[in-house]
Amino acid sequence: MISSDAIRDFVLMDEITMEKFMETLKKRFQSGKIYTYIGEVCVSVNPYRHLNIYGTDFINKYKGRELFENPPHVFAIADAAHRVLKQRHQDTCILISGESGAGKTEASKIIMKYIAAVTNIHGQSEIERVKNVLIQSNAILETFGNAKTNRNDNSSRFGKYMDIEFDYKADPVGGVITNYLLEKSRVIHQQAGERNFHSFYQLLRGSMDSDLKKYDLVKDPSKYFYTNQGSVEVLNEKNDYKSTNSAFRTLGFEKEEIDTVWRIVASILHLGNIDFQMQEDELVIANKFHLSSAARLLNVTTKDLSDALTQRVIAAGGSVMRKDHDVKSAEYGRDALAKAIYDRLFSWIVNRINRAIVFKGRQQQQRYNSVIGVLDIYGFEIFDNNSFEQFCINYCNEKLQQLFIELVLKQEQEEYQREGIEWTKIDYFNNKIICDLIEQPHKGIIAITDEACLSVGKVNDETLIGALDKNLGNHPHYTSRQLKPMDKELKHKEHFRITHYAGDVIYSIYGFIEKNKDTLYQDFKRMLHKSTDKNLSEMWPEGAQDIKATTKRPLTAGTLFQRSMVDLVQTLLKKEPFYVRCIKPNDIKSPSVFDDVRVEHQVRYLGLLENVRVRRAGFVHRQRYDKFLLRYKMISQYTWPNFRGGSDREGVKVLMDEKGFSNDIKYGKTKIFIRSPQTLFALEKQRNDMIPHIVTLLQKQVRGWI
Ligand code: AD9
Ligand code: MG
Repeated sequence: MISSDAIRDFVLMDEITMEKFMETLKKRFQSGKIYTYIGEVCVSVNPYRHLNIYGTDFINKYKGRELFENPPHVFAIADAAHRVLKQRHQDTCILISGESGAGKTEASKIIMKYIAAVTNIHGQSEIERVKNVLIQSNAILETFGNAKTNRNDNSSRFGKYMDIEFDYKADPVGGVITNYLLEKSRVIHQQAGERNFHSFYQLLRGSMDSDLKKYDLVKDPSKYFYTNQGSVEVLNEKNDYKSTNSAFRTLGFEKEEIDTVWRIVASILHLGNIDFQMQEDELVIANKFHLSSAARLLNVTTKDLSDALTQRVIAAGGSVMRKDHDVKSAEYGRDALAKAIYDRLFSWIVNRINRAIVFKGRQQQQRYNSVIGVLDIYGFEIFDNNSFEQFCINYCNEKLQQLFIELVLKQEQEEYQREGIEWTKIDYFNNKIICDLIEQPHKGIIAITDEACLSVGKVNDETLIGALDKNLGNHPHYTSRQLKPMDKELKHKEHFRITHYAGDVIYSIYGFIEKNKDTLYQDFKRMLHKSTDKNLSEMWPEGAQDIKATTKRPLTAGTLFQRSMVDLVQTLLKKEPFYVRCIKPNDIKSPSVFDDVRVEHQVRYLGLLENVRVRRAGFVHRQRYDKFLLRYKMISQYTWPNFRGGSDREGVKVLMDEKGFSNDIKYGKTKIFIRSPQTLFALEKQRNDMIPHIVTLLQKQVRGWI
């Protein structure tokens, strides 16, 4: 029997039980082996420490090799995806999943690093530039899209899907990044212990004093409302600020563009410090310094900003009227403005990066050959207070889990069918029911929330819960009633709970309607479009619209997100998928703690054991006849050096009959299927035993002795 930590593939365990799975995973983690396969799926446990397994020596070891030839590694997955693309010209994708802090973003960077390292052997300069852009784009996206949360110091607050495009030589010649819903509410509010996006702290702590002066800012984040509500912990922003700027330059951002970006970030800090007061029935801005600084940094006039913050211009019956805000609506407007400016800035940066990735000199009609898509989303998360953003993030994770279930099981099933092999269906939890609960037309949570948002009457968050209860009260994965003792403190009609595939999450209904409507007063759009900063103005094209022009009601945030998820799934379905399933070993970021309860929970909800069972479904290994023969022909006198008696399939049969393995295998149409791991080990052992003889034999041949 092999010791647990030597098991490279869970399908080789002698028994498929949770105990054995956990023992294997733990032993491997403890001996620094963070990767283990389930067939072609790579399970990865976050080591929370630097491992020396990503250097050039390792890259060379994995280059062009089959999965089983080396110890499990995410490099091998990247190589497999790249090889499929190279050999079969087939689009592939690598889907990285796991909860917040499990290591998805790190895995995606390791994959990109590997692909960059094994391509462009001729050192063509434009390919080199594209590779640099692809790698450096991460630094920028993380600065503006990541933040410290209570689960992860560098948590992705947006979803990212990147298509890397390759030419016919399988060298990268471009790419397209698609971003999904940035958690923009973080711009104005952070929970205890959390921070705003890294960009704010980088600007404050990384800028030179003279630059800070230019922005009218002081170094200390605790002085700004938008950065002082949670934590002001120092991470690595001084260096990161330099890296961000250097990445901007590598990507060819113009000086003015970089300037616009940081000025917008600075202006948001000022906006957050603007207060409103009622003085004799008039709304006034209390802190004029921040008002004028924000206006200056946004290149708009102080009057325009002040007007937009305190009044609304309403077009009614052909005439235009002004209406003063009260303090509450002015604060709402200010926060909505801050969120919208940041969100637009982020999308603009992504677009700008996309422009930089385009291969220079590529003809319009010239098509790339194929792509590898890398998906790195925000992981499933449960906080003390969960809102609309967590709802979207967790829905996104449900969709990805659904894809995994469908594809992994479907693929296996199809393969058995295609090859004419019998198999028994394995039971597993299908989370489609939860996806439906959220996204079904008319009946799902998103549709019901939309309906509430579109009603003309007075609808608030509490009436929304009423509507959800009415429609979904009997759904097994939804409740807003007190079911468990832990809910006791929660008042009915303020929260609802979804039993997600990865656990129960209680969502606070407050803000759902507002966040779903995602309204930004037109006044702000017009003001931003009028900005004399060309880049900023371009970010707000809709501000050019005439005040009196009627506008169509925009789609809600929930519906837009749902549509983007549907598109994403469609894109992924067209590609051959590879999976990295990330696991978080503990909640304290420790390199030595393997928290059995937490890990087992993840193994369960990720369906890893079912994955092993399906993968095994009687067969631990399957291989195409030609490849199988190539690997093992040396162990049989009938097949070495070549089988001359017929097809590869016949050759394999002769070999397996001779070795006495016939009872343990099934012959499919193009592949051999091996049932027990022992057979595979025996084959591998005989092969290993033969290698020295073969080497000697070959040496003698070379020297002309034979
Ligand atoms: V979230 O859903 O975006 O909140 P991720 O992306 O799953 O989450 P991330 O990749 O950011 O997690 O990993 C969290 C931290 O774990 C990193 O900042 C590293 O400190 C640490 N980590 C993760 N993977 C590795 C690794 N392969 N080697 C070393 C790692 N450290
Ligand atoms: Mg991440």
